[in-house]
Amino acid sequence: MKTYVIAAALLTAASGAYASDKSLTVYFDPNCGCCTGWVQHMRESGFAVNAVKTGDMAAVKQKLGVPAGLESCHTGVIDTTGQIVEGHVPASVVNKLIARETTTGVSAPGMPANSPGMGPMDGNLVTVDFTGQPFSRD
Ligand SMILES: [Cu+2]
Repeated sequence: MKTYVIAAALLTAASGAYASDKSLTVYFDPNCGCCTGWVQHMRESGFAVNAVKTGDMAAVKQKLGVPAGLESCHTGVIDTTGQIVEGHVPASVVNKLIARETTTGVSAPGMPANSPGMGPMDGNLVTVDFTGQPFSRD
């Protein structure tokens, strides 16, 4: 019985830390259907998503430092680290970003058809970090 209680306490602590690491705030235009699709993908992948609708995405991107030329539709901020997720980046790649503290942000520029919230993945979705270097291919 004692062992069980300790195990349960450890499990609670572990899952609490997990949840806080995996929460992000996402800004998007209320008329963006694919943005909503991506938010759903993130939630299904275990992220807590605070969805914020805004009519001025250009101002959000400028404020958060999304580099020119790497813009997509929605912009996310990892709540614990401040790292930026621009566009239809797969949840697995967001996990990789969080694990790499020195990377400030990652983007799937434009609106790639082979990305979560857009269409089926085909192994050729390339994301780039905020210096423009390739970050992942899925
Ligand atoms: Cu989109």
